[in-house]
Amino acid sequence: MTGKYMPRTVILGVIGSDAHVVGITILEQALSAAGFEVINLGVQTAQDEFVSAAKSHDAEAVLVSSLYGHARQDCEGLHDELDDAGLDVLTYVGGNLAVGQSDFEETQATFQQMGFDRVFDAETDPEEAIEMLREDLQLTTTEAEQIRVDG
Ligand code: B12
Repeated sequence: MTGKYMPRTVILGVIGSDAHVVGITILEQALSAAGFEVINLGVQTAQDEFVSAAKSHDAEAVLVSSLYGHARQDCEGLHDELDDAGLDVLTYVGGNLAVGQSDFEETQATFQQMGFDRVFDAETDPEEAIEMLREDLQLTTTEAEQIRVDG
């Protein structure tokens, strides 16, 4: 039944001055294959670009990637900007979030305190993030499958 379900829109990008592009390219492909509408903002994306894209595309999730070790500084204030724009979206962050990142639990706690709903390390399989998204967006398997079929 084509058109029964609307694809869920997610915003994806690498924040700050970070230019590592391979991770989000893989994530975009995996998310698209899983039936999500992906707005990929690419690398070196400013906070306000995430916010305006989330607003204009009526997105349900903002997925932030950071590889070069400055994620905390780059993400500081992002949730305030989302709040100011009146957006109540799911936020995920992933990658090499801290230099060294020897204690991921500590890193995870830091980013959760900053407002992120889920925090992923660089070992994350895209399928894992997709499962979490389905869970957090309360997407049933049937709906996920239907989105895939309808494209
Ligand atoms: C290739 C590479 C580069 C290339 C990037 C080319 C390009 N255009 O993409 C170049 C040479 C340009 C580069 C530059 C730099 N790099 Co570099 N780079 C790498 C390298 C070797 C591989 C990255 C990669 O492509 N991995 C493959 C992809 C598939 O994996 P991924 O990026 O990790 O993404 C996956 C997961 O992390 C996860 N994920 C990522 N984001 C998100 C987000 C969400 C929401 C979720 C759910 C999951 C998720 O899912 C992805 C897909 O599976 C890594 C080391 C490594 N082995 O990871 C260093 C590395 C990331 N770089 C590093 C550094 C320090 C730099 C520089 C600062 C070096 C310098 N002093 O100039 C610069 C930064 C330049 C800049 N402005 O960004 C460090 C970061 C250190 C840290 N965070 O602690 C690393 C870890 C190397 C190291 N061991 O020191 N780099």
